[in-house]
Amino acid sequence: MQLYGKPTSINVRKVLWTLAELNIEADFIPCGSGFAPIDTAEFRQLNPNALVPVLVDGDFVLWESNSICRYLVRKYGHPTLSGGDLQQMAKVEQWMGWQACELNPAWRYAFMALVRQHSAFTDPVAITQSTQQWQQKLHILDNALAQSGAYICGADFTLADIVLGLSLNRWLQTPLTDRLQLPHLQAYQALLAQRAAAQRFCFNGIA
Ligand SMILES: N[C@@H](CCC(=O)N[C@@H](CS)C(=O)NCC(=O)O)C(=O)O
Repeated sequence: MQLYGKPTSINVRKVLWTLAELNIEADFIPCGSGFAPIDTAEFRQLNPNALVPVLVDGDFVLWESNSICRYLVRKYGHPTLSGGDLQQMAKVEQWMGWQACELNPAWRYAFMALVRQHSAFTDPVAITQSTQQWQQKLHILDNALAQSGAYICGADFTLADIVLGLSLNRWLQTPLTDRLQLPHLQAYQALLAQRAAAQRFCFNGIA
């Protein structure tokens, strides 16, 4: 298998972390901004969106990070990573969908401004709005962790913790002036940081 991507990408790191939890190796092909170009006709044959990650498994090509993680777990098998029973699987899917569709759009402006320092993201009002929306979403996560007690779906570590752990790391690494105190997120970070794969691909100093 080959994994196309850049080690700084939160979406690529989801896949790298999943591979590590499964003890599976893939050839890593560095590409994306700062690495080999992906806005090329050749790369668009792999992913017409010109985005990473992309997994190539023989003749099979797959993009979208969450789909790649689920594919890997189903292909190699794991009793709990994608959820044990029907309802737990649904909860894992729920949090993965929430991270992609609700949480990610909230942080984008603030992150691009404060971490990437991108010239197109300099409006202070938009930075404040994005920060507030981001932290409102994290408040939801903090409350959910208060209920779940350990990992987001209960006693077992799942794919949902991989995508949420990377999101949590992004928030912690972003220099916010008005960071909310969210105690359950702090405990969650400490729990996830016990995993060797989390140290390599999540809490590794990269936002
Ligand atoms: N929904 C996609 C988003 C992928 C995405 O936005 N990838 C970014 C990196 S995080 C990218 O490829 N950016 C273009 C580049 O780096 O050149 C997924 O989850 O895989």
